[in-house]
Amino acid sequence: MKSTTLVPLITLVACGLIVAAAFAPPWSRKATPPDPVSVAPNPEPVPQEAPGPVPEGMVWIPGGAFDMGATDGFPDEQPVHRVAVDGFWLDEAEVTNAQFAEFVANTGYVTIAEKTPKREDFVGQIPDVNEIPEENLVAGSVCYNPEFDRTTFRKDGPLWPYQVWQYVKGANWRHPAGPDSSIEEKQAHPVVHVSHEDAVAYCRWAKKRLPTEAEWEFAARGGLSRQSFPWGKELKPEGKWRLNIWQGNFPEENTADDGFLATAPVRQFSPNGYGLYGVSGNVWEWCADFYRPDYYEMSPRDNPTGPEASFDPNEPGVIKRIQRGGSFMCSDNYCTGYRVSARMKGEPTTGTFHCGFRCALSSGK
Ligand SMILES: [Ca+2]
Ligand SMILES: [Ca+2]
Repeated sequence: MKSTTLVPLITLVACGLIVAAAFAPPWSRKATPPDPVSVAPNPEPVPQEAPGPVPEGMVWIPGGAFDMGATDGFPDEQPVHRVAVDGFWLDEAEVTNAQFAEFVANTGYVTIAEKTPKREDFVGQIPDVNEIPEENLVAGSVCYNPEFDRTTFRKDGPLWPYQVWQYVKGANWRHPAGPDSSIEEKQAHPVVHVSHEDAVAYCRWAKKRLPTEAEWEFAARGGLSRQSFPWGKELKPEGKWRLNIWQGNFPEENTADDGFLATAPVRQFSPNGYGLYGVSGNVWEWCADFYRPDYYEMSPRDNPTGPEASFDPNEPGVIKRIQRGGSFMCSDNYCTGYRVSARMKGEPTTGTFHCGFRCALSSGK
């Protein structure tokens, strides 16, 4: 594992407008504190029965206590700590293009990627917003660049993300790979290029909300304890892929051994123990919480909702919200973000071509 930060995305978005940013020095963490699981002070909550009829497309997550984090993951997944969550409803799959289209048709909502960026949007994110060429202030979003120059590529170089990722003018949820692409044949694929704000707007329309990070991880584990994947310990049990990720050497070669180069239709692989599809892989999923790498050292035990403010040492000053579950871009030689404990973060006004979301609903008790 090399880094928890695949790409400082807001910097990358800015980079699409002007090459001006440098990477912050890598963050290194102090020694891992002792695992506090055995000293959990409160009585364990009892899993809750579903409070009523199942809302369409959702499953009941019964709540309870679980060991959040992993001892063998990245530093921000530690320490493993006992967390309790109340029962809640969760979408059984990522929100699809068809569902998002219904939201847009009903509300006229316009996503951030479809709006022309303004110079002032980048204040505080790049050194001098006045250097942004006017012609580069064009609506778009972040995509993978499959044609990046392999001859000059060095993954140990500090600027490699700028070769592999690119700001594509005209890319948005209707045109995931740029203006010449469409979702006509991808109605059952997860919607992408949605920012955290866009996801929250959808949830409000659907009378739902984003899950907290703790709810997401509890649900993703499917009732299993201290396993890396929604189905157990092995990434590829019995030699079969159970998720849509990247096979081959990232970022040079994607063999698509699981059948998919990019997004797959939702409900493509077997669900986990709670009946959830695609929690690992396919697209990252926005959660409600702010990100801090050290949050697990201070998290409350019951129904944690994240820190009051975000902090990402790789991009200090840039607000970050949690993303979970990994995507079709995650490989075993790089991010392994598809592990149920893996944490990622994104700037909340930025969408990318490999991040979507699913909605939660409180039990109403
Ligand atoms: Ca794949
Ligand atoms: Ca997912």
